[in-house]
Amino acid sequence: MAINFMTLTRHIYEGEKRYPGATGELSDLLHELSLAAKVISLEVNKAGLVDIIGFAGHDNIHGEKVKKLDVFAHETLFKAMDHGGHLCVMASEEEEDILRIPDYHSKGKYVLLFDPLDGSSNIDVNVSIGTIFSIYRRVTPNDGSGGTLEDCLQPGLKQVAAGYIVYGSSTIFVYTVRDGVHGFTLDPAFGEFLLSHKNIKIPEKASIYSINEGNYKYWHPGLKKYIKYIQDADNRGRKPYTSRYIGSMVADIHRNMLYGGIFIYPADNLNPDGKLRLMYECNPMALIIEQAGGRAIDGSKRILEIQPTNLHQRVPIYIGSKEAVDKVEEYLKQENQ
Ligand code: AFP
Repeated sequence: MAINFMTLTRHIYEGEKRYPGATGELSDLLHELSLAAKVISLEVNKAGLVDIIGFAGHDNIHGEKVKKLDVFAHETLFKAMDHGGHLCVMASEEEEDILRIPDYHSKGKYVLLFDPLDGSSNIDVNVSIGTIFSIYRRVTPNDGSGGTLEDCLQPGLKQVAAGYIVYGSSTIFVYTVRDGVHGFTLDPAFGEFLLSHKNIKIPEKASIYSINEGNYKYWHPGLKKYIKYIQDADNRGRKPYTSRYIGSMVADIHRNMLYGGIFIYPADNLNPDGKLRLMYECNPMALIIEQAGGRAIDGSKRILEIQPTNLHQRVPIYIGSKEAVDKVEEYLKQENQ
C-alpha cells in the first residue's frame, strides 16, 4: 500500500510556494496551530479519565488542580501562538477582552481569533467537539506595537485563513487560505496530520438539515414553512431531508459539508440575535463553506459582509449547500413582505 506523505505541514509550505511574495509567516502560524491542535486532541481523548483521576476544578491524585478542558484548550492555544513573532493580538471566545501578546515577545502583522473548544457541553458525554480559528491581517500600523480591538473587529471577508479541528472518532484539521478547503486526519501512531480530504466541495443539493427543533415555537413563520417544505417529499419530487443535530457546530457543519446539508441557528423570539458568535464561530465557518462552494447568510445578508461592532456579538446563521440556503432565504423573504 502506498504511504501518504502529504502531511499538513508539507501542504501548508507547498501551498505557500504558489505565492511568490509570501514571507512564510502565515505558514508558520498554521503550523503552530496544528501543534496546539495535537496537544488539545490528546487531552480531549483523556477527558473520560478525569472522572477517575479527579474532577475538573478539583485536585487530582497529585494534589494539582485539574483544569476544565475548555480552559485548557484556551491556554494551550495562547501559549502555542504568543511567541512566534507573527501575531500582534489575539481574541478568544473564552475571554471578554482582547488577548495582548506579552511585552517580551515581538509583534507581527497577523491577528488570530479562536473558539478553543466549541460544543463544550458535549465533553462529558463523549460527543464530538471542535476548535475554530480565523486569521486576519492587522489594520493598525505594523510598527512593532501590539494590536488593538480595531484589528480584531474586521468583517469576515478580510480573513486570510480560517479552519477548524474536529475531535471525533478521529481528529481532523480542516483549513483554507482562500484557495480551496483541505482536510487532514491525525494519525495517532506517529502524530502527524495526513491529507485525507483534498479540495472539499460541499454538494450543491442538500439531504440533511441541522437545527434545534426544540425551539420550534419561537421560530419565524418563514422558517417554520421552510422546515415543513424540506420534510415534505411530495413538494419537491425528492426524499424528505434527514434531520441530524449534534449540538456541536463544528461537527454538524463538517458532516453537512461532506454529505450536503444545511445548518441553521436562527434568530427567534427567545434569542433575537441567534446564539452563535460572529467572530469565533460564524465568520470562520462561513469562509470555509464559501470556499467549498456553499453559502452562509444571517437570513438576508452574507455573513462575511457583516461589519462587527463587538467581539462577542451573536448573529443568526443559515449555512451549507447553496440550493438549500437559497431556498430558506426565499422563504424568509416571502414572510417578511
Ligand atoms: P456549547 O459550547 O455551550 O456546548 O455550545 C455549542 C454551540 O455554541 C454550538 O457548537 C452548537 O451548534 C450550539 O451551541 C448548540 O446550541 P443549542 O444547545 O441551543 O442547540
